[in-house]
Amino acid sequence: MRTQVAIIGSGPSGLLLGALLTDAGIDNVILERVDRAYILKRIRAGVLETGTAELLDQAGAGARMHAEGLVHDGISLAFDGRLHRIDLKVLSGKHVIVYGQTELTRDLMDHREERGGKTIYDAQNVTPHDFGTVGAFVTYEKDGITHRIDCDFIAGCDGFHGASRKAVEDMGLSHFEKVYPFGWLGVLADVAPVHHELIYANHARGFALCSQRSATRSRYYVQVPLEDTVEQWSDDTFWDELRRRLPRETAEALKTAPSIEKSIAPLRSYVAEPLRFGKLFLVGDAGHIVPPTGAKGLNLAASDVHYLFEGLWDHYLEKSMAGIDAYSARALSRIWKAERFSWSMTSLLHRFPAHGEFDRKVQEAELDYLSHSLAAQTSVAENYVGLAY
Ligand code: FAS
Ligand code: PHB
Repeated sequence: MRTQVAIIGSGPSGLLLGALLTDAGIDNVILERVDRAYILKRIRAGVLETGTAELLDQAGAGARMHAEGLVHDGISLAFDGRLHRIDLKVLSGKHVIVYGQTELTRDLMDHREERGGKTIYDAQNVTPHDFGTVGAFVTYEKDGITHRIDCDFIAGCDGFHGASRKAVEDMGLSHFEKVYPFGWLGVLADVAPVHHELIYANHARGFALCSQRSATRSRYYVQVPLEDTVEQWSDDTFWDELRRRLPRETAEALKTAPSIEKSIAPLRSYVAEPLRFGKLFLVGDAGHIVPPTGAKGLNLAASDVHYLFEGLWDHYLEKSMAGIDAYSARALSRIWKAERFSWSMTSLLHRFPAHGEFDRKVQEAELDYLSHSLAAQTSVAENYVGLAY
């Protein structure tokens, strides 16, 4: 088989890139390790930046997001026993859309099937080859047969544990990493959200987040020690702990229901540099990870796709390599700003085991400054809604 762009991974990065390429008449194939049902069981991000929403529209897959997504003009920080709202719309001129990554992925998968886009599921041992030369190709195994796909370019959209970054480990790849000494225990429940917007809580017992998926489905998180397991957390234990970390009025308004999903995710900041090796590109989580405190993971995948699609468009339609040559630097410039924001929100809102009294006083001072300074709130707002591409 031959294609112009071989895409490894059918998550948001791979699907969004595939949709844009197909729309531009650029042939592409997605190779995915698991099947559609497995991917759609994953519960991940929930907040879309304006840029991500616009890309989904550009790809022709934004209709359900606009119909069912929730437009949020603000977020609240909870500390000192009350909510402190940050007016995203007034301060940045933009809003965010609350729409689950699972639904965005479903929309892109459906869109791809409608457009006849080719996705090979259950592709094992996907391996990029000869991407430093003109003859790049990818191999994979399926039904006991090893297949080969010759291509012009390979987009490594296979996430943090994928094959793409591994394939370039020994080619001068630099790693920048920070691992946080805690995780997030997340619960999804079919119950009305406690508040009309998201609440990020800083509490002596630890961080908590009140998020949502719709008017009848909520997503909540509490910071937990890294050694905790999901089995240690019954629903009742979770709801009690969440209430204890919220302002009294909010806690009293909290409605609970049996969890339909419960999981613990570790937090890390990670960036690989560069993101291009000849004909192979690292895209989305394959190239970087952010702690979810800034709601940037999925949105950074979208901006990577934007830059790479522009480069591939230049190559195929304008006969120029300028966009491809610029991909890594352009993507990394925005990635590092989102890494900084995600790190700063994580540092501001969590309890760090190694922190002493001085660190906690600095956190309190920063929260106090943020609650009184429009300049500080504007900085949070413009980063939260997403910096320009
Ligand atoms: P993904 O990991 O989503 O997709 C990669 C795809 O490649 C997967 O389908 C995988 O099966 C496939 N793949 C992997 N290896 C392969 C191989 N060798 N061959 C073929 N296919 C392969 N972000 C937020 O903004 N907010 C959040 O709350 C949030 N919560 C998260 C919770 C968890 C547990 C995780 C892991 C991430 C979370 N994220 C969150 C970040 C997440 O949303 C990512 O940023 C987003 O999924 C990135 O999309 P992709 O780059 O497409 O990678
Ligand atoms: C979510 O809804 O899963 C979510 C929202 C905002 C975040 C992190 C997670 O910052």
